[in-house]
Amino acid sequence: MWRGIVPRILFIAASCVLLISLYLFFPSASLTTTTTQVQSSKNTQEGAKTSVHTTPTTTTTHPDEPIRACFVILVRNRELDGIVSTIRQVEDRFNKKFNYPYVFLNDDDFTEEFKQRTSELTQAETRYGKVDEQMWGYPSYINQTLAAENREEMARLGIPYADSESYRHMCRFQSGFFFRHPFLDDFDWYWRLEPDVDYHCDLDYDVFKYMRDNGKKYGFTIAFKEFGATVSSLWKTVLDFEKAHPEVVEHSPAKQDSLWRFVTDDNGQSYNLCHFWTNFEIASLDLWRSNDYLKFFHYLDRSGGFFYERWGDAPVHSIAAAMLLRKDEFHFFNDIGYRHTAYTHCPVEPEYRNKCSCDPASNFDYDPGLSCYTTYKAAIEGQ
Ligand SMILES: Nc1nc2c(ncn2[C@@H]2O[C@H](COP(=O)(O)OP(=O)(O)OP(=O)(O)O)[C@@H](O)[C@H]2O)c(=O)[nH]1
Ligand SMILES: *[C@@H]1O[C@H](CO)[C@@H](O)[C@H](O)[C@H]1NC(C)=O
Ligand SMILES: [Mg+2]
Repeated sequence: MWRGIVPRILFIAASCVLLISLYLFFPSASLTTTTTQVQSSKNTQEGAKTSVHTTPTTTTTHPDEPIRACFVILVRNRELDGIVSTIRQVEDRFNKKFNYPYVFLNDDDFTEEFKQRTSELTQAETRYGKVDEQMWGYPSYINQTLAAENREEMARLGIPYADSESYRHMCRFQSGFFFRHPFLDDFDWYWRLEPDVDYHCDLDYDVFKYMRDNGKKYGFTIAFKEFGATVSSLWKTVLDFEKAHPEVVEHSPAKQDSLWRFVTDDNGQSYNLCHFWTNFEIASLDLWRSNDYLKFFHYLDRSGGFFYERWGDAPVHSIAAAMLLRKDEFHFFNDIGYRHTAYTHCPVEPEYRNKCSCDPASNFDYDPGLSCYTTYKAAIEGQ
């Protein structure tokens, strides 16, 4: 009698142990998301871990839900010192209180030194991803001979970055692809950072929560005038897109409810060259992931202007947002003192003097030649 029961009990016990251990190791196998090359600050020596990638969970807007937001940084290994400088300021001014993760992207592999030094700057998670050739390369329909001839011609005219191929790949990537990198699937919001910029002011509230709770989709600090020769045929292509895709115009707010007047002074005849600088952006990823924007990007991409001209991601983002969003979905982050290259936004109001380290005299907002801030204000306030 015992001979029959003992093996049976052993079998049942073994099955239980097996089931429990399966459960412990894979508690929610179906919910696992991207963790390729994830490096936490506690785990800096060990380079990359790989696991399953599945579709992201759906967006929620409950006020108590944690916010799925990250910093996104496209950067080269040789810009390490510059990005260390930026991150130290971002941590000090904001993120040490909030611990939003950082997503680093590169068209090359990040070096161990890069991963080590950047991950040591934060308690937050850091991820290091590579961009593939589909997101960073010539589409088959681009005539590279023509592109090279045009680069030469633009260089002759003294246009900034005229002869750079990588700059064009960068602008195309930032226009149409960064939000589709698998590392961003876990997020609904992003804050774009660049090397060698300054963040001048303490921020003691959660900017992402502000965006979400106030129905904002696109936040900026500096509005600038583009170098016209880089976007010669962009506006015509935008108008052609509107003709080819009336359904997108139909989904979009009426022109007087949008920021259309931020990008055109003559009711759509021409582009006034105004755009929000994209080296800083706090925005919704859903905006770029929408069907309407994807159609828009694809249309521009097919026309070849990223390569035959030198369309920047800033005019592309701004024109699209001016078309697709309502005015009240934009936010000017006056309280974020910020410098990129020679231009600074510095909040001038007295209450910022003990929070910010910038000189209000350096504020670029009202620069008569290059700033588009007053155009923005007029478009926001106009009927
Ligand atoms: N990985 C990678 N990153 C790049 C490349 N080109 C530009 N970037 C990054 O893309 C962002 C924009 O490039 P920038 O060269 O700063 O362009 P910009 O802001 O228009 O011009 P600057 O006035 O020189 O700052 C920065 O974060 C760069 O680090 C590239 O070829 N590879
Ligand atoms: C590509 O551009 C060059 C230079 O303008 C031109 O001579 C050539 O015919 C073009 N090739 C194609 C396939 O259109
Ligand atoms: Mg820059």
